[in-house]
Amino acid sequence: MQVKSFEEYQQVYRKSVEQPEQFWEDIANNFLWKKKWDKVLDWNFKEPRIEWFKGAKLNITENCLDRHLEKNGDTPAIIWEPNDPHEDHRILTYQQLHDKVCQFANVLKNNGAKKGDRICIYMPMVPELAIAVLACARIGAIHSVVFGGFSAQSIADRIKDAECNIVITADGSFRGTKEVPLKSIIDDALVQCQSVQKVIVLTRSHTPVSMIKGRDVWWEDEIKKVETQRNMECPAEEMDAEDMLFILYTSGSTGKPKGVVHTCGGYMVYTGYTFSNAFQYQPGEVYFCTADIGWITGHSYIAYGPLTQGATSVMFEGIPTWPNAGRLWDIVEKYKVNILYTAPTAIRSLMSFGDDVVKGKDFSSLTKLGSVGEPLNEEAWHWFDEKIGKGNCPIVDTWWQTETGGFMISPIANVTPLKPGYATLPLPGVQPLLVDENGKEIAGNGVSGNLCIKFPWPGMLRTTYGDHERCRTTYFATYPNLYFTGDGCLRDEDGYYRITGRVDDVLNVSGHRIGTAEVENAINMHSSVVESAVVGYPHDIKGQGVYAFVVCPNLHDDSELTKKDIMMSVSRIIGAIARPDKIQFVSGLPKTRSGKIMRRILRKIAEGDTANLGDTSTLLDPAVVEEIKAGAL
Ligand code: 6R9
Repeated sequence: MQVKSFEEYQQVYRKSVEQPEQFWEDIANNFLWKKKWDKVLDWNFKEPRIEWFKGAKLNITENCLDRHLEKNGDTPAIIWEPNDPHEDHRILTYQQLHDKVCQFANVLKNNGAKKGDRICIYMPMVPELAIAVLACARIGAIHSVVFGGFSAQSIADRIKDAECNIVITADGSFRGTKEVPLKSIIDDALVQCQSVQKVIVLTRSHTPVSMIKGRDVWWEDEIKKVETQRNMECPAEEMDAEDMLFILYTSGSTGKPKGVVHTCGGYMVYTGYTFSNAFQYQPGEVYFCTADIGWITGHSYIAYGPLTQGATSVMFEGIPTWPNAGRLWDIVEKYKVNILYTAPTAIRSLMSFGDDVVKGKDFSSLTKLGSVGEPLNEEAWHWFDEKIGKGNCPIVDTWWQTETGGFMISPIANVTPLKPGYATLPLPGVQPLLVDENGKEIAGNGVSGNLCIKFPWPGMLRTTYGDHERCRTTYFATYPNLYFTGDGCLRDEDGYYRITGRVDDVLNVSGHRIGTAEVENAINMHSSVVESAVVGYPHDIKGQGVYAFVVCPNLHDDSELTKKDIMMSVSRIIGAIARPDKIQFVSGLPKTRSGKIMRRILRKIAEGDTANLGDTSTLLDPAVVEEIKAGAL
């Protein structure tokens, strides 16, 4: 599945465009199927309807686990590094991971889980999180992992939307010096959720928790029950290639987060293929992805992709800056990591601590580096290259999205010539296209526009859970017959792609996608707020910061306290990741005569670029803008 030279890449790429079905069929033949497909692809972007490998039968966990046992049963699948560097690490071989997944799959069955059920997972970054995910897939239940930083309200919204009947959680989690009471947050969420019958609770932090009779059970007790049955086997449920594998919620420009749906066959082929090819993974290499399984990066490139390839993955529970800003480098040294895949925000944050934290660390094991989540700016690119890669490691800057399932535009390590700041070229099977506002293709090189994809790829989303129309309008209706990414993009003279950021009302804060509408809704729930508008502004470390303009007419003296109250509200309603960095109280928002907020102007003010506000002739009340400019933070 790996191309070995740039010439070969160009050949393979051409084939993947001219004969996409033949191309993907050849790739799919590298995986284990219980029955092969009747048809490789059936599609239209109008409805949309996308079906890959229709009629094929498989279970992704047989590809992640069983398939490796005979030859590589003793190969480490997961090396787990705890939050506290003094706590023991854990290693799970493929055989051990297989056995634990089967055991827990039996626990799920004992607790009433069946194929097609939706199961919410809200857990710390411990091996049991990967085990829970794979156990769901083993029995054909659809997992919906919710990142451990989301609030009770956000969890409740997600559980209700998917009508989950089981929740898997832990007593609490450790992140740096913080302890998050996961079970208690789940208890708050479940007050609103009638569909949940069972909560399975892993012991991690030994925080006291309240266990509800008949509903809550301990992970460890349930394992004991199946151990006494000596049950380390659990037959893998036979799944159709187009059966749902998981739902993952992500923010968009409007309304509540939507449940992006991925299916078994195409997602497996796509994540396995892209992992193997882009990182040129070789057996025996140690791979470390610093993401959380709560995000798509963790799903595709900690769990599924690497496991289908029999890779050894480091899984880290903590944060890069605790106990100090050398933590990631210590982990690289400790496990002799060969491939390090991280995010620009982490790189910039560690960069800001100066060279002392990298001095004396042993990076000699590293051969390949990767980045994901937001544009990797040139300064960070060079620092990563020089200080970490010692000028010897290709930087694989992977552009992709929750919706795309896997890498789309990305260098292939040691194959694609690199350019700092560029995601470079589309991987085989990916057909990007730039369009102008009217959807007209912008052909040629040295151009920029909105990034679309014109042909399906196996890892793409199939629907948004429970609301197919929303999937159509969000991704396939802006430009007919194209998948619209929401990103702006430049294609330079060499045909290289550089992603310039979102062109919709989605912020990217430390690599986390946050809808401005969601934050506004949360702010507006505060009792003294009349209305608000949220925009992004450039932030040295986070990439973007959250800037909120808030109308609060009856503000008393203590405006600082009100700011804190508003921040607290956002944390409670969404989660701390969406908390505004700046709040400016204003007497009104700049609006058009038809009542639309002119975000373009607010964005400029937030960026500090007030000299050139562009056309303000449609403003209802220009005086408001002067006031906002004067009070800008
Ligand atoms: C995988 C992931 C998707 C959005 C995407 C884009 C931004 C991701 C990027 C990048 C520039 C990269 N993005 N990778 N921008 N260069 N290498 O992050 O998924 O959380 O859904 O975010 O992130 O704006 O549209 P997700």
